Amino acid sequence: MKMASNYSPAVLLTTFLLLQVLQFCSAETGRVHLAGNSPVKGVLNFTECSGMLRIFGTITGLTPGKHGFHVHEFGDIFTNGCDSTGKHFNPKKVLHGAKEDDATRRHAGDLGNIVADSSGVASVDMTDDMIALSGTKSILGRAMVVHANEDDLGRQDNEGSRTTGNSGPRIACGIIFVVA
Ligand SMILES: [Cu+2]
Ligand SMILES: [Zn+2]
Repeated sequence: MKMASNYSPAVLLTTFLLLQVLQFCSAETGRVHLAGNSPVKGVLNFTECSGMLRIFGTITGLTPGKHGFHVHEFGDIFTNGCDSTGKHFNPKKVLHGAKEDDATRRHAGDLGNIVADSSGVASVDMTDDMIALSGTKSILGRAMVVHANEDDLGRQDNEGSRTTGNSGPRIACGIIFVVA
């Protein structure tokens, strides 16, 4: 079978660069190192193309299953660990929800749950358009937080569900910083 070898490296490179431009990828990228009062550790990266923020990386040391995963409003992990990162990032002042909900029904920081396998490892790779690396949606300097429990996505009829998704203690967190 004939492979695509009749495309020269120069043509492939030009095509790649053209696609990057057409996607309007931001030159800025972000990162967060997660740690806390638990064995949970992780590094996540942030890139932004055409208004979509991609979050990708690996988190280890989790209990198997779902864990609430949010951007919290303050990048203060020093005053009182993950507990000083404030509430969920919520510039529109709305109720807690799921990542898939529209802007009037979720906090901008609501990224749902990450899922750890039987070894306690969660591979994260998601995109979202309610958070960004610049402007009013910017999450640079804010905190990423991983919780002990599953986020109920605001679907229960109680105050915890409407504010935090009942995701429980904050087991790891980090300040989202700019890389380039
Ligand atoms: Cu949270
Ligand atoms: Zn929330």
